[in-house]
Amino acid sequence: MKKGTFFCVDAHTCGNPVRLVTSGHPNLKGENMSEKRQDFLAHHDWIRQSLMFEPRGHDMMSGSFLYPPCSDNSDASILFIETSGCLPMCGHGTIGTITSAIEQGLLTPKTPGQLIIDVPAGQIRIEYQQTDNKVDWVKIYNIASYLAHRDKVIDVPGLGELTVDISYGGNYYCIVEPQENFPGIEHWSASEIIHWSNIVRKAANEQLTCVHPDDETVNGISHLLWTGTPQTDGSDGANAVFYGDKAIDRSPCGTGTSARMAQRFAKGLLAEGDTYVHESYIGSQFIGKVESVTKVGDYDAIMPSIQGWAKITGYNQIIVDDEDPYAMGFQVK
Ligand code: PYC
Repeated sequence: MKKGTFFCVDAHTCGNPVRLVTSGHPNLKGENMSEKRQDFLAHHDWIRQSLMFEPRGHDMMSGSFLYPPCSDNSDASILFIETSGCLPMCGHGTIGTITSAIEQGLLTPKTPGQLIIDVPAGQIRIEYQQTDNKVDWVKIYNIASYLAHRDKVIDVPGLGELTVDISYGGNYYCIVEPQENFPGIEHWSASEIIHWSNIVRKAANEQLTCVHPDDETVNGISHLLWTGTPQTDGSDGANAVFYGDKAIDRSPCGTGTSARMAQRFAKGLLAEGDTYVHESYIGSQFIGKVESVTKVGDYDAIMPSIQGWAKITGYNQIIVDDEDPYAMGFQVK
């Protein structure tokens, strides 16, 4: 039976939606969030589809559930949901989830201003600043990020050759810098980015493989990160991240920013301790930093941080009733 009432706190992180679902959590099997993510996808995915797709959500919708800690040292766990599935890690989702959870009293940290959170991709550390009942900013000490493929030439039907990098920051990103067949995001409309992203992602996945050295369930290129010239004062770089089937991230994308810093570190364009202010397609900014260096399998890697803000937009009591022909939602392709 696909039925339920879900209470949600709706928010946005630097422009991109984060729907924190505060009731109706399914019991998930597994020792850690990676196993629980697999269990959710196998047995409870209708909840994600109902809450993310139209008519209750939309192409950009993403959200989360808070779960009890999986580790002795953590405060809580997060399961991410969005239109394309359950991401191993989501930066804008974490910033929105933590902001809503702290402001609504849903999460009490062991140490004020600090949290340790289990996510499917591993464990992250959080710092946040609170003034009265508002969270001013959230900083994520993200999981290790690394460049998996460097300067690979792929054939893209209709566009020609593109030289791309594949980098991991919690999801695998195909990073496209301006070049002969791509002039930069400021020269393409949102619909052009969406059109080409689907074709480039298919071509990249056919021509390049990536599997996380520590967790084979994390594999494949799910996101495109197109770059361009920054438009906002103070930005070091600009990007448009494509996810799902039709979405461009309105935030600068936390895992994308981590992946891009790993790419730039591997190419000698960023060093340990450097900051990198990354701008989104709408001009909002995250502050990234290469906190330290590490290894992922045999790859040189970085431990990145990302800082941003979120705002609550409302409370939403969502009804899913299997007598509704659109209980499971739909997408217009
Ligand atoms: O912020 O990590 C992120 C993210 C992933 C997809 C959309 N945003």
